[in-house]
Amino acid sequence: MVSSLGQIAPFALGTPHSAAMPLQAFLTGLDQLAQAGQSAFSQSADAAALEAARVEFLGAKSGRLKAAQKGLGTVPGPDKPAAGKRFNEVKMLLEAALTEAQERLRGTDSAESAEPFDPTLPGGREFKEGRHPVAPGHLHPLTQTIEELKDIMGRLGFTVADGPEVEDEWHNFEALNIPKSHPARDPLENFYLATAGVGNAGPMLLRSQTSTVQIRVMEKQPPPVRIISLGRVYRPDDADATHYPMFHQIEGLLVDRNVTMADLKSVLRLFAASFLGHDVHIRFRPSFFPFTEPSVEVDMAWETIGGKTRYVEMGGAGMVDPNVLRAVGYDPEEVTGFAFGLGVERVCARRHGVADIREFYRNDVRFLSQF
Ligand code: FA5
Repeated sequence: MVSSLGQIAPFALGTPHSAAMPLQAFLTGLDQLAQAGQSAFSQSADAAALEAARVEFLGAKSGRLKAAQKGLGTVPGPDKPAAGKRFNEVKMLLEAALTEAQERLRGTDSAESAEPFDPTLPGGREFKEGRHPVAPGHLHPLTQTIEELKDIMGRLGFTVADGPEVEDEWHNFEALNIPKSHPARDPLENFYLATAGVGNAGPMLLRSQTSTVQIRVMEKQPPPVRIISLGRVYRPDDADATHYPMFHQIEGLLVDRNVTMADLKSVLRLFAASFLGHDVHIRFRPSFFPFTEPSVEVDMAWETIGGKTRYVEMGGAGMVDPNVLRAVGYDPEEVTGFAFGLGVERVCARRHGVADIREFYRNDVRFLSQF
């Protein structure tokens, strides 16, 4: 066998059946092999030449290192450990020289280096080669939840409406029947912005609820209305297992002739059954919201311990207050409506058995990769 450098391969005839080889001859042969392989790799001018050199020296079937391994079998017994040790060293040396050459060629491959480098693309080539295994990602569990909630409500005929996260007091409070004196408007309960709104919009704040979108939609279109809105809301709440200062809500609004509380309950039950499963227990607790009358809190069974069920509040709901209908120019004698607003983090946590919603924001991939 002749190497790419024209040298006679020292192990060309080495087979387990050939005559015994003295240790010194074996080591000399190995050194020559190491030298020849290293220069073959370092002198390969392109990927094809490097591949040919790889096959010649490190080929699994008939490469020269493989032949040397067979020669190892012919070294006398007491010398085998020394011969084996050197063999392994040469193997590692050649593999390192090959990797170095691959990296060198990758950097100079003219076709590829001519392409502009886009750091936002996933590491495709490295991934394929198993060098930097970048596992393909997936949507965050909250985004998955939002998409699924849109699907479920879409099947019930609700279309998606959007609203701004920076709001004025009219949409966040006033039109929702929340007067100036209401504690929910306390500056300490909200994220007010230092910059005032354009024109006479007055002070601006990060919206504290998605109910703002009810007003924005009704101001723009006459009844009937059947929308949902999903998005971020902000409150200066301390973070704990069920609270976070920034969270998501899903708002639902249906306004039409003869809408009743029974419609609200049916939709919320269907919604819970579709997202959480038919066995989920939901409970409506009388409550108060300035923009609905009557109002309820919507609780869902979280866990049952020792025969006692613990419920967690998922959101609020009720029949749209006539004052709200009037504020957007609807006639409460003509139409009625229901509205609800649920916390997306809590619904998602309930679905997946997550005990603490802060997990969604820790960005620990070991947690996120489970969804
Ligand atoms: C509201 O925000 C009302 N806008 C809901 C509503 C809409 C009532 C339409 C009637 C008609 P509440 O403040 O209770 O209500 O919040 C609703 C839900 O948001 C809560 O039940 C909870 O699931 C979630 N939530 C509230 N605060 C937080 C928080 N800090 N972190 C995570 N989720 C929260």
